[in-house]
Amino acid sequence: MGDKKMRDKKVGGQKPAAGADEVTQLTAGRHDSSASGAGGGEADRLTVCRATEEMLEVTRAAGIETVFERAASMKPCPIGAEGSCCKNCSMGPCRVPPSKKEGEVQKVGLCGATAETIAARNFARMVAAGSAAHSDHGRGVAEVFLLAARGEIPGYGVKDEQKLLQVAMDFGIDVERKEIKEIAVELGERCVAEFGKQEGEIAFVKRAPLKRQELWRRLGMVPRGIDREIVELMHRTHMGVDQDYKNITTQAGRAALADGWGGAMIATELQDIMFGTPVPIAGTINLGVLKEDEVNIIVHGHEPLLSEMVVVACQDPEMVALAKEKGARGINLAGMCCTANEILVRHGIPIAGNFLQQEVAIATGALDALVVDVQCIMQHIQATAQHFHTAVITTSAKAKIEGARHIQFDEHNPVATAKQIVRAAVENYPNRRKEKVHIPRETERMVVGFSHETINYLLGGSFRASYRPLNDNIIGGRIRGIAGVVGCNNPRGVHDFDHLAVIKELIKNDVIVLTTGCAAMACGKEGLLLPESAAKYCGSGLAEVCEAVGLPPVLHLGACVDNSRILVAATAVVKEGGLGDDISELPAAGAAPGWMSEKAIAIGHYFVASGVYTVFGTTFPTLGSKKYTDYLFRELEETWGGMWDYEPDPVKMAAKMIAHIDKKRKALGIDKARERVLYDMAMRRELESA
Ligand code: BF8
Repeated sequence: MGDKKMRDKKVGGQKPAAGADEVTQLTAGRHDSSASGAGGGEADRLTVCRATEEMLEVTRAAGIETVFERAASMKPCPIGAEGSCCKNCSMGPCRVPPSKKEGEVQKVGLCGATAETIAARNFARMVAAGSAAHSDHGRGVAEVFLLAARGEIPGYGVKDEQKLLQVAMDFGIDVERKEIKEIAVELGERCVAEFGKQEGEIAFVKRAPLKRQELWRRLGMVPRGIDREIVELMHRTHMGVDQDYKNITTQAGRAALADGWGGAMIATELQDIMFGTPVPIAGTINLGVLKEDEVNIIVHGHEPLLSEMVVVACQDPEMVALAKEKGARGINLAGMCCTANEILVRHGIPIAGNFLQQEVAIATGALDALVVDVQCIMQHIQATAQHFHTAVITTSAKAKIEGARHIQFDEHNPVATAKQIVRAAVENYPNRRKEKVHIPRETERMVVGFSHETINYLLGGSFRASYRPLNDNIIGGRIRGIAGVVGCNNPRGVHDFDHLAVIKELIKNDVIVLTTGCAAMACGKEGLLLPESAAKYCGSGLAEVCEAVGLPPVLHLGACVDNSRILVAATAVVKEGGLGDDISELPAAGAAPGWMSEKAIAIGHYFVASGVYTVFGTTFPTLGSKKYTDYLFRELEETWGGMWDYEPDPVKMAAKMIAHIDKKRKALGIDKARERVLYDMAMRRELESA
C-alpha cells in the first residue's frame, strides 16, 4: 500500500468541531464494520508490522478475535470521543455536541455547563488519571527504594552511586561525609514525601530552566505534592465546582507537571539508581524473539521492580535445570510494552512487541506465561489464552484479571516471588501443543539505552561531557531541530504506521528524534534504531552528525515514564546556551501520532506546560468544543509558550512540527545558518557530479 493510501485509512477517526479550521481538518476516510480486515487485500491492512500481520492471519483462521476485529466492529462513540459528554453527575449524562447549523444555540448541560467547560473537565480528568498512573508507579519505586536503602528487603541495591549523589543534591541533601546508605535512606524518604507534600514545591521543579520556573510560579502552576494536585483536579472537575475552562486547564497543567517533573521523574531516577542508568546496548525486537524449543516468558506492563527480578530468576541454575527436566533447552525471557523497554535498556532482554501485539503473542502458541503487572494490559488476553496453554499471571494487588492466575509480588521477598513465577511458566511448558505453535520469523536488531547522561557523554566525550556539540550542530544548521515522538499504538489507525511516517519525515528533514514507549518499539521493528539507518533515511546534515558520532538518528530513551528524560535533555540543551533561555525557545516539538491512553494526555499536557508544541494524531478529545480546542491549540502559546495541536495525517504532522521548529530557528536568528548549510551541500553535490 502506498503511503498516501495508508495515511488515508483511519479507523473511526474524528471529524473536527463544526467551524474548526484547517488545523483540525480530518483528511482521513473511515473504516466501518464491513472492512473488518477479514477480507484481505491492501485496503484492509491493519498493521505495517509483518509479524503482527502474519499472526492476524493465524487468529482469523482459528476464529480468535483480537483488538483489530473489535475496533472494526465497534465504532467509537462520537459524542464521547470529542469530549462532548458529561457524566459527572446523575442528572445526565448530558450530551452537548457542536451545533450543526449556523446561528443554532449551542446546547449546555442540565446544570448549564457549557461545551467548553465539559470538554475541559473531560480533558482534565484524563490528565488526572494519566498522572496518577505514572505517579503511582513512581511511588511504588520510591517505597521499594527506601525499604532497600534501609536494608529491609533483599535483592535491590544502589547500582549507580554517581546518580544517587546527583539526585540527592537536586533534593538539597548534604552528601558530604555521608555513607552511600545514609544518603540513599534520606533520598528515599524525601522521594516518598513528595507524593503527599501539602505545601511548597516538588524538588525537581528546580531542574527546569529558571525562566520556566518563574513562569510556573507566576501562573500558580508549580506542583505542591503530587497526590494533592491530582486530588484537587478531581475535586475541581466534580459537578458544580470549577466552571472556567482556562482555570481547569491551569490546574490540569499543575497536575501534569506533578507527573512529568514529579512522579514520572522520580520513577526514572530511582530506577536508574537501583537498576543502573542505561547506556547504549544492542537488542532485538519482534515476535521472532520467541523460541520454539525454550520456555517462553513475556513480562508485560510497566514497573521494573518485578521484571528486574524475573531477569535474575530466569538465569537461576535451579530454574534452568527445571526447564531442561521438562524438555526445554532453556528459558527465554522477553518483554512487552514499557516493562520491555525497562529491561531492554538495562539488560538487552529482547522485546516481543508493543501494545497491539499482546494478543497475537499468545496466539503464537509458544508462550508459556504472560506475566503482567499494571497498565496497558488488555483484559482480552485471558480470553485469548483460553485457546492456548498460556498462563496469564497477574502480580499486582492493583491489577487482577478475572480467570487469570494471581501470584502476588512480594516486594519484601522479590527473588522468591520471581522464582515462583518462573517455576509456574516452566511447569506449564509440557502443556504446549506443538501443532498450535506458529512463531513469525520477524526480528530486527536495534541499539537502545540513550539516557540523558549517555547522550551527554557520547556527544561531549568522557573528559568534557556536554551538549555543546549538539547545540553547535543545531545553531550551525546541520541539525534542524529536536523532536520527541512518543506514545502508544491505537487500532483506530494502522498499527505502527503513523509513528514511522512521522519519524521518517522528520529525520529526512534533519530533525533528530527522541523516542520512548510503543513508538520506540515501532522504530525498532523498522530498523530506525540502528546507526546505519542514518545514511538510509536522514537528510545530509543529520546523517553527517550521526555518522561522525555513531548515533542512530532516532534515540530510544526508554519507557513512557522516561519521557522525563526528554525534559531533562531539553533543559540541558537550554542550559548549554545559544538556543534561548527556556524550553519554549528551542527549535523543538513533540508528538504522539498513535496515542490511546490517558497517560499520553498527561504526558502531552506536561510537555505543553513545559513550553513544547505538541501534536497528537488519531483523534483529539476536545474537538466537540471549538472554543476550548482553539484555546489549547492557539491561545495557550501566549501564556505557556507551548501549545497543543491535532493532525491525523502523519506527513502533515511532521510538516507542522518542522514549521514550528523553523519558526523557533527564525526567532533565535539561526535560520540563515541552516540556509547556508543547505547551500553548501548543494554546492558540494554539484561539485561531486561535475
Ligand atoms: O506507557 S506507549 S500503549 S505501553 S501508554 Fe501503554 Fe502507550 Fe505503550 Fe507504556 Ni505508554
